[in-house]
Amino acid sequence: FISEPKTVAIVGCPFRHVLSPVIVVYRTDASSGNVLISGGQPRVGVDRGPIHMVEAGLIEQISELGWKVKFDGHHQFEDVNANNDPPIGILKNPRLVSRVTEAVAKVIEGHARLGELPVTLGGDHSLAMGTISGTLSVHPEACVVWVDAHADINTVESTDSGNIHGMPVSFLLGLGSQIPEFSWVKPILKTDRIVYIGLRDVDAGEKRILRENNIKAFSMHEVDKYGIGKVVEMALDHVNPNRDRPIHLSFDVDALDPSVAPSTGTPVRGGLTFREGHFICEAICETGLLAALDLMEVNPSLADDVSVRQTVQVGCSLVRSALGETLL
Ligand code: HAR
Ligand code: MN
Ligand code: MN
Ligand code: MN
Repeated sequence: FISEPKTVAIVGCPFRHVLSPVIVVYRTDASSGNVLISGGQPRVGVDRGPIHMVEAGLIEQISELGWKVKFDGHHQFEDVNANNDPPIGILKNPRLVSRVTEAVAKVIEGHARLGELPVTLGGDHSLAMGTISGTLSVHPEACVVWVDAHADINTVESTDSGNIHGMPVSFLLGLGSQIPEFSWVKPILKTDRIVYIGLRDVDAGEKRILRENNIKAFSMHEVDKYGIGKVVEMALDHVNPNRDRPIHLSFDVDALDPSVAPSTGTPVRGGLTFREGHFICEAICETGLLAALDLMEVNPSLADDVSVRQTVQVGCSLVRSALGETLL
């Protein structure tokens, strides 16, 4: 379906409702003219994970790999004042998250329809509600490889934190009770079209959901036991047995060990090594089926400069690997 890799569209989504439940503002980057979305916190620079990656040269790096690159920051996201966004149950910032993710879904859908490969830089993993909705609306047969320390599959009933970035998968699968504010999210993902790699911090309720719905997950235990090469092969055999489905790779940088990617909101020790993370990206690139990529949860506000630089560099290099850097 993707004839030859042509155009990558970079969609920067520096959006962190969890840590900064304030107001969404629009900022026009003076140098590029791109409109950026921000969580609205007073200190400039705290929410610039994706911008850091662009500033670190990601666009030039991808161009050097032979891709045509569109940096697509020109999308208006609707303002939601946090004061008008009270919790629904315990869900935090539900209207804000719903509107931003819906807007992101449309952006991704637009790029996918043009045959472009959208690369979304986050920002909060709730954004995957949008990115995966966008991918599946164009490629309904696509599968999802979700690389994360967390399963992000809490339902409205099971969530303890009310943080929606711990819930996007349940929304996409249509699990749990539905809330009208999220009615735009269609249950377009099937339980056998998603596979996890890297899990190690899964809530009890989430374990039950994974079990009851027969959702395939390769935790760090399986990575240790079989090695990453075998795990990726088994994961793809599960969601993509004939290697003919487009792949949406949703990579949460906290899948990596905190020693490799320290600058993220919810680090969990015992994660993927630098090479294991890159191997996943390379192996998916090798299939020739990559249709969309998310690189999420890079958060420069949470660490010292050295850690931020390290995490931003790793984020860039994961993206490059998924786009073919190290394949000879
Ligand atoms: N499971 C916990 C919750 O639902 C924490 C999950 C969120 N952290 C992430 N997502 N970074 O991958 O609140
Ligand atoms: Mn666009
Ligand atoms: Mn996540
Ligand atoms: Mn995570």
